[in-house]
Amino acid sequence: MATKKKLNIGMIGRGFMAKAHSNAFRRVGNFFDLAYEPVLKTVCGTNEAGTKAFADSWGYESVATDWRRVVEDKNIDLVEICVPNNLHAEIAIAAAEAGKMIICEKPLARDAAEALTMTEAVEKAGVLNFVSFNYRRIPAVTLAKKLIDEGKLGKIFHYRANFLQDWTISADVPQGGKDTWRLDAKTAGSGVTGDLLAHCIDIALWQNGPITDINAMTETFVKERKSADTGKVEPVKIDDACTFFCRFANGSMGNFESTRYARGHKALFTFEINGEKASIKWDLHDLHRLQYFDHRDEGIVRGWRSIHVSDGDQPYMSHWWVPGLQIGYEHSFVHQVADFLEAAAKGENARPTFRDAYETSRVCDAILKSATDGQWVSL
Ligand code: SOE
Repeated sequence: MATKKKLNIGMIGRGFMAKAHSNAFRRVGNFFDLAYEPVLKTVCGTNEAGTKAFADSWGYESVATDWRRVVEDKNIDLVEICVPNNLHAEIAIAAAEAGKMIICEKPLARDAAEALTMTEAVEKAGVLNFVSFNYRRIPAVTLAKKLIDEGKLGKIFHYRANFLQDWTISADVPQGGKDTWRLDAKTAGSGVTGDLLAHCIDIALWQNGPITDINAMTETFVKERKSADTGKVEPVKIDDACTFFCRFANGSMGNFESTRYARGHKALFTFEINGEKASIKWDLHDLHRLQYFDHRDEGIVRGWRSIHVSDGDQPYMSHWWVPGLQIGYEHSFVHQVADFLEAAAKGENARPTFRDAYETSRVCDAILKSATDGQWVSL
């Protein structure tokens, strides 16, 4: 067996996303034949006891409480940024200057200006960079992209996507703090636009090309919340819900909605694309299935097919079990790490890069501007 090159990982953060990424690094080498062997070297968090517990449970060799120690550590090859959005830029820019490879959680930054400074820093330093828009690598979503690229849908007329949740309906949910920073504009940048629609936009730009014009509407249903940081009741500055429609450069029309006020929906991410010859639909709650309708089918059997994306010739599936046995959410992180490491071994970037994610941030900014001004915004 060829010796693999060790790749030492410095994980900044120890929350939900740090778990998803650590799990991916632990499993990837068992399922993908890669030139690199990831080593969970250091995990960093401000609470030492909690970070130590995380290190023990995920197998990190050491613990740090200051991210600067990780970035400066000459033994670290790859810095993983899994902390709230307001910390992304400072860490990423320092990591780029220190010559590290970087994987950053989505959204890249709180707004496009911040995303651009990060993009310029990694490009200037010439370091490999990647943003974790993980849903691209759910096999059914990757298959949808392949069908579009092969021209199976023909000319695209409509692109629609939703991301619906219901966890902030109660006015008692605070803003800020460790668990609810997504409701605090200073930390998150925006509400559902940066957190949820960014996923839909990343996939839409990848599948259907650039967006040229946007018309958006946002709402903040709960106007004041207690701050988990200060204990005071403060105005809420994030968007609780956002609906926008848009034009794509290829002439198709887009229709997007996201909210944290859709009672009954926990993480309902769906998209549907209608083309001249065929249509496709996907739903995160049934993530291994792709719905496909092909108008070229013989009339008497024409109808929506529900493709169970679990066979060896479908994206990523030859790496897993036997045909017919499905995989889930966590595997999208394993796939992105596999693609990142495969490209890194050739000195190349996997997608989406910081520059790709900057384009997503530009769209998010245009959405928020359109909602504020009550006007169309061109990109
Ligand atoms: C918010 O609840 C959240 O965790 C997002 O931050 C993630 O990006 C999304 O995948 C699931 O929902």
